[in-house]
Amino acid sequence: MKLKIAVQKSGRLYEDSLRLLKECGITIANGGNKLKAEAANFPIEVYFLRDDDIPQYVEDGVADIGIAGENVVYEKRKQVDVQEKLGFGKCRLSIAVSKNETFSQPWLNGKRIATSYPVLLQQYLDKQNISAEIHEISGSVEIAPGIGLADAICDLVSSGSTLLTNGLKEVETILFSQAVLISSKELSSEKENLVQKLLFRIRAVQKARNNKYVLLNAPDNKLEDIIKLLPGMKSPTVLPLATKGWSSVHSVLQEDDFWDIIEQLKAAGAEGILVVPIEKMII
Ligand code: PRT
Ligand code: ZN
Repeated sequence: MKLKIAVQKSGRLYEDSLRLLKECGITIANGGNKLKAEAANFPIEVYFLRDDDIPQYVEDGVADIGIAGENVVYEKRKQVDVQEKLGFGKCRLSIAVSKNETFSQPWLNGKRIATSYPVLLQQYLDKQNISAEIHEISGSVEIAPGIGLADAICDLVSSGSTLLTNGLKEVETILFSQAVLISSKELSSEKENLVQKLLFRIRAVQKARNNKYVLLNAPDNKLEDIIKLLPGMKSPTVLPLATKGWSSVHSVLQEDDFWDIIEQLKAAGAEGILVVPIEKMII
């Protein structure tokens, strides 16, 4: 018995999906051009598919789990469970208009909006009580205003450079999206166990990514102040150095407040600060 996972065949999610599996100890012999590949060291089979099709395959049970963008998962409205946000493929679904437009709602009322996300856009318009005409197009949405097909667009944005080069500006964000792990609602208990095992590993990898291991030297008379600055998993480890009157302090810091705390540590008398990535973190 093997767990079947659907990942994007090629595109923006492909590499990060395989990297995540690899960091979970699951190495796939061959990917890319094949439809299917097996892992050597975990009972899992990988199916390479178009991202838009992944929610459907998971709903149908052709795949047990899958990795897809929230934008696709919510647009397709399939009956699947979202198990975990994966921290990559980040983007936002936004409405954009010509950069020369002075925009303030209800500007969109009665306007034509081109998008590949008619479901999410309609939900947003309904919530805002706006009635606008949705033009569904499948690609190159950003050129629609320039050729007179629409007054506005609703599309994915990450760096914003596509909008910029097309003379558009982002005016409303309707969804923040990232890749998620989805699962079928009808898994056998055996498969459910495998999913939990995989999720355990994914969470350990994610936690590790968001944390750094910090080692520093401190004079003993400054130890108290320095330890106060360090949250650690429980409390920091303190080891005596060979030089009398000095200790080595080890702790774990979150990426978010990392630079702030490093500065405070230096100011408090810490020296020789080393910062090391953590591979897995189980707490
Ligand atoms: O062949 P297949 O159907 O599998 O691939 P695809 O071409 O449909 O998808 P792909 O690989 O482009 O994107 C897969 C997923 O990546 C999407 O469903 C999103 O969840 C996520 N993602 C993250 C993005 C972006 N960032 C993104 N910037 N998907 C698309 N874009 C496009 C956007 O549509 C626009 O054309 O990039 C352009 C904007 O980018 P910036 O950087 O110029 O703002
Ligand atoms: Zn696609």
